[in-house]
Amino acid sequence: MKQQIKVRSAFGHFSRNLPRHHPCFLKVFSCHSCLSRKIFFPFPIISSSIKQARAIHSTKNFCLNLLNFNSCVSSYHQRNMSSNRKVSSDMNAFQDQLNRASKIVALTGAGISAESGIPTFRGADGLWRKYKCEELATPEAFAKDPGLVWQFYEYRRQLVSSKEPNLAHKSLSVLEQNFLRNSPQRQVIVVTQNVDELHRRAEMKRVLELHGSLFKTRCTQCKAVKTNYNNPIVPALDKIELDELDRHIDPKDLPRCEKCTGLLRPHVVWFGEQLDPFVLKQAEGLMSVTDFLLVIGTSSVVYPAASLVPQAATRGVTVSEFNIEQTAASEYSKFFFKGPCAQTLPKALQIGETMISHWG
Ligand code: BJW
Ligand code: ZN
Repeated sequence: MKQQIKVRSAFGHFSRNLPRHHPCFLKVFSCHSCLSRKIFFPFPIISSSIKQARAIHSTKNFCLNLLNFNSCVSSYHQRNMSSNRKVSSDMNAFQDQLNRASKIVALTGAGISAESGIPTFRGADGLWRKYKCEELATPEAFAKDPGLVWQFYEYRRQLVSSKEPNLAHKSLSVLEQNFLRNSPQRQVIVVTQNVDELHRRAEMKRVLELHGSLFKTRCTQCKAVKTNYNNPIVPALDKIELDELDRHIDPKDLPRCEKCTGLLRPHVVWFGEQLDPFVLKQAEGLMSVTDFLLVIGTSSVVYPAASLVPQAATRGVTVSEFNIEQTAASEYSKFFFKGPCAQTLPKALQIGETMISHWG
């Protein structure tokens, strides 16, 4: 669906038809020309000065139509983004609003699993500090060296299998259970970027996985998707060490399709790949109906997941963030609870450890 956008720029006013969730679309930066914070097309305005913009500029997924378009979008001002907007960490005020909400969405990222012992992508313990994501989580990397990419994924499958959901995962499940039992008109749904399945293992029922799962494979030939919890997935990938992902593996010993013998790949979304359109549509649908958005443990830099927060925020939805540090989503947040989310989230949701142990 295309949407007409009114654009204000140093060169005058324009109207432009763009797909509503074009990847170049919802990005908030300080305007290079007028210095106010607006939603921008990310180039070329900001490429010279903002670190994040440089990262964006260097990706190949930008819109060629917009390359010479020095502009900012005026029709998408955040309603609650005035310069004197205060971010609160008032637990009572948060709980008051939570208690009045009926369609709660929790958008989660790697930080929610950090206290389970699973490294994040970009943090100090970031998994990709040693291995560049462009080297390992791209279709090009897999085409070049499927054995290397499979070692990386098998290492992570084995790591995740040895870890347990933490109090943050569990408190969301307890909230869901409480609603099902006591207030069935209220719902909580997790939209996760994580591929570790820890929300499901915490017995959360409503989970939307944006980036797939480490425990699913997809055939590169017949495209069949299969759940696979084998450990190791094939004998050639047994006992992988992260320090030495250089085992030579004959391609015939890599995971193969039972039906057509085609090479299997992890059923995850790599850079440059589209998210499952059905899944993305569901996530966007949730953003258009939620009345309370929790943003937990994500840096909010990876698109299109990162555009979900502004989609909800521009409707005036209360955004509450749980993170150990400020992120790209923080400027949308009404509430910010700083700290490890396995501590802050159960407290905010008023889910005590006894409730968690009784339930699970
Ligand atoms: C704690 C904590 C504690 C720690 N408690 N908190 C628009 C503009 C610019 C670029 C693009 C754009 N649209 C698309 C792009 C390109 C690209 C992209 O976004 N690049 C950016 C990096 C700039 N996106 C894509 O390529 C996407 N595809 C796409 O859009 O296709 C459409 C298209 C295709 C072709 C042409 C045109 C359009 C696909 C993105 C797929 C991302 N895949 C990965 C890998 C998945 C598989 C795997 O796991 O191996 O998904 S990348 C990686 O990042 C992974 C994560 O799900 C994702 C998000 O990371 P997350 O979860 O936020 O983790 P971190 O580490 O970044 O943050 C952790 C946070 O936790 C931090 O904030 C900590 O502070 C916090 N924390 N401990 C609370 N205890
Ligand atoms: Zn097949």
